[in-house]
Amino acid sequence: MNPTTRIWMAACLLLTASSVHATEKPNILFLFTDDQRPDTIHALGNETIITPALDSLARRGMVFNNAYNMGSICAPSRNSLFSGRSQFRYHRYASEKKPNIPQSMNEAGYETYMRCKDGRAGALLIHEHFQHGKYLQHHMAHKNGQPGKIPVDDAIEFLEARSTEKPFFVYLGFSEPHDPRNPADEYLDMYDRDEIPLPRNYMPLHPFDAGMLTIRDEQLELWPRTEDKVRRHIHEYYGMITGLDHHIGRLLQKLKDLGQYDNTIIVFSSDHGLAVGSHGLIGKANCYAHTAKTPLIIAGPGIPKGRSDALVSLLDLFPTFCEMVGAPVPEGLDGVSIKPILDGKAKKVREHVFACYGDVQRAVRVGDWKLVRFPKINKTLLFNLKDDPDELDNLADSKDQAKRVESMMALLEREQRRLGDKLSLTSENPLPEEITAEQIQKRVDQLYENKRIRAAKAAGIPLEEQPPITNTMYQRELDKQAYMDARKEKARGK
Ligand SMILES: [Ca+2]
Repeated sequence: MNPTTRIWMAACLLLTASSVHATEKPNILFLFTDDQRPDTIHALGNETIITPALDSLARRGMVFNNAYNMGSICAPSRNSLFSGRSQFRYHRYASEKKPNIPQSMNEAGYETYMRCKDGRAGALLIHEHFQHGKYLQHHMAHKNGQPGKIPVDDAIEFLEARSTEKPFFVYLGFSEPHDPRNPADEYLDMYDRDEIPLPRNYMPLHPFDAGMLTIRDEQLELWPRTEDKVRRHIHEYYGMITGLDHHIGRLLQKLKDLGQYDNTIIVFSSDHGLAVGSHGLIGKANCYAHTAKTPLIIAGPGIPKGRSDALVSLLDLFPTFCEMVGAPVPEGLDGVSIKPILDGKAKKVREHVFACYGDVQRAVRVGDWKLVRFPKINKTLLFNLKDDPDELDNLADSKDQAKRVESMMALLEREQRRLGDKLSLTSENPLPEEITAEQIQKRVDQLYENKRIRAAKAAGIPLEEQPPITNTMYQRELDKQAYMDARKEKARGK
């Protein structure tokens, strides 16, 4: 063999190796929405909501019915997801050092791409490792009434222009259906507001105060939360999700047009859910199922169709991604890969799952049982989710369940230690748990009054010269609603 032939053959072998490499490894499209409840996909049993694109994913792949987030706030949920480590192991942002998802994907030979909501709400330091990374401006994304359009347009441009030599890992961190929720009328008009059912666990007021009733999102609605008000929130929330679904559908169609759909594993999830009227709450400051759980669908080559009741944490996605692409699972991750479930080799990969919110709630689930602890008021809830999926019947004070409560509290403490969580589950001076709608309103008014006092001090002027704060959360929400009503009236007049 002459040298030229040898070089030519070597080049051929290399080329073959690289094309085999590219075709063997699936692309990964990771769609991650913001504040989307697990029960907001039509194909999974919500008769009201319209989500054809997500339905197609749910029918194509594996649906996880019990996926939990790790801290129902944007930043903790995303930082734990991308670092694979509990939020108690770092201050606000997980370190840029390994391990993290983009570096593992880069090293596995993937072209990594990210479009994500405002960095402060995400894994700011880790995002730097994406080869193509850009943030969405939160408010821009909400301005046009087309949820998800901007990142989907960007991703389509990227997919059309790229060489297919390497597989891709595309992460789209949408900033919807997070408020402010102002979907275009074309999405709102798909629903009759009066026909939207209230959640089975709708309440006008949360039955007790555990220190979370005036946290940001709760201020989006006044107290008590009447049926009409809650229906309006749900209507706008569903409109956002339907709009988002429309643009996700465009992206899925583009993958098909480019011949990439069959070789792309699509992972759909959200950073956490939202109350939107359940349990008398509007926001995400809680550990109930509507908020602590998140939708999770994995669909694509090699993934069987089906539903899994296995307990899953968003912490489990990093090791799962690694195993999907044949990368080593880094040492020291707090989650566990769910690939054995996807491969049909296991029914479950964990016995229990932990959830938390700030310093006001901790929860643990084992099988069908879930315990929620409110340390500021020394209160415990216990639910049997098999009989009571809506979490309405607290069994914690039942004598029959005393042993279970004791063992689950001990498990919760062990999980706290394992995950580096130092919060004490008991307060020496617990706060009173009874509260009325008027008292909550007064407390919010006082928060704004304190803000006014601080502003006067900072400006060095007497308090009476400092104007009252009118730009409150609920006033902004009311202004937005008035704007949307006016838009609707204008459209009707045309
Ligand atoms: Ca969020």
